[in-house]
Amino acid sequence: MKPSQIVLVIAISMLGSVSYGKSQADDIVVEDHYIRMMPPGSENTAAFMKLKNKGSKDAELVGGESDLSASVEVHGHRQEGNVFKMVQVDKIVVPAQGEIELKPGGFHIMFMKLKKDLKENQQAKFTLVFADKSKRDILSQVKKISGNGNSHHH
Ligand SMILES: [Cu+2]
Repeated sequence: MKPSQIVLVIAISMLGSVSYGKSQADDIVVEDHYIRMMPPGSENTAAFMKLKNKGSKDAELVGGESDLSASVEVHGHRQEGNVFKMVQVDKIVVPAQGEIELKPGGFHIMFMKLKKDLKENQQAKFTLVFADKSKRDILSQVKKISGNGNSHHH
């Protein structure tokens, strides 16, 4: 074997081990993410996005991390009578080969107890945490949402 062939063999075997140890975060594609602009003095805000799972197993989004707020929670909505109330959920399942949209009135990432006001168009970072402890950093942007909050535009 020539030295160049040995290098090639090592490179291929390393690629193999990378895909073998694939994490949930590696399978997830994050699109159209943004953080909701809130009036000054607001205690909490939320982030929305599309999550696509390119993997062959379900991925479970179980939490988040950020310097923006004291804590980050995964939230959904639950109907109580005629009202939908937001509630903390254990996880958001992103089905294998499927996608899920986090949007106003539905699932979202919740920033609890903001440390300071966010400005419109400000860049802000947060991290998604999955059930296997894998993480995905997102550099997002603060955007105004028009109307009653149950719809948004790009
Ligand atoms: Cu919430």
